[in-house]
Amino acid sequence: MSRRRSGAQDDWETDDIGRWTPSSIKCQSIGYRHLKLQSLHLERLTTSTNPPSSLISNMVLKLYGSGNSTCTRRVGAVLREKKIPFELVEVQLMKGEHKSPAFMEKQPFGQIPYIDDDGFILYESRAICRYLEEKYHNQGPKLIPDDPKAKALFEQACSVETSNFDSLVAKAVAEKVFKPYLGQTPDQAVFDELIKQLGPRLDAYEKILSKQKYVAGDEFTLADVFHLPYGALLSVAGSDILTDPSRPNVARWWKDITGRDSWQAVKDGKVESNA
Ligand SMILES: N[C@@H](CCC(=O)N[C@@H](CS)C(=O)NCC(=O)O)C(=O)O
Repeated sequence: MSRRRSGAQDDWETDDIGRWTPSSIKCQSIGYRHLKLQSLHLERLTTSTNPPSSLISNMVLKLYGSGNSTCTRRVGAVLREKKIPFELVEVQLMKGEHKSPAFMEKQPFGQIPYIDDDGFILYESRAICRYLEEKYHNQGPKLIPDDPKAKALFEQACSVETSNFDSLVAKAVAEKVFKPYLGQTPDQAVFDELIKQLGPRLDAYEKILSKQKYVAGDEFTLADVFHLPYGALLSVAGSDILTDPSRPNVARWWKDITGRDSWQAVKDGKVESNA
């Protein structure tokens, strides 16, 4: 559904994924005025898919989450990579705010984060990151490749992250970091078993990363970002498996992606806009 606003010299409306477009571009009956406006606006469109500055102030994206949350940090890192203006609306997990009826109206699973992009509600941190990349594709680094084969390899890497990395690492972090935080007793044997299972998976990463710089190819993508929040808590949990010198390419990759400004900014819980 498209939205309309007036701004600058013309009416603007949104396309299928919410990019702002001058209405004249969409006009079916093209008169002389529209042709003139088209040529004026096309130049602006090819250089930017963002709305004119006169429209930005009242539509700042809201990120409902918490700096303490891994998944909020994942989205925060992407917002900073792309330099997208946003406001963090702090949701207090300890007070159970994420289970309130008002919150669950927006996020029916009662989890953070979700975004409100001028009325468009979206949850699931990886889906949010993909949406932000698509919407601001021409702003900042390209985090999803355009070429069909490169994109397929990107999808492969995203799937690997979910099935072979997150499935073990999130549980290991929950055992040793979240349980004590919630006043529960961690089980070291459970943690050790998860790290043991992670070893052979990282051997496969080592093979992949000995041939390419990042998990989806030679460019940094969302597939790399997706590893960051839980991977970074492994050292807090007591495992240095990601920097183990026996897997030099995994260690090199991990040092590279954790060293990026976007991650350094959010990693300790300060999820703020840099735009
Ligand atoms: N798959 C979801 C997971 C969201 C999630 O587990 N959020 C945690 C914080 S990082 C949460 O809200 N936990 C509270 C709960 O599940 O009750 C995503 O990627 O956004």
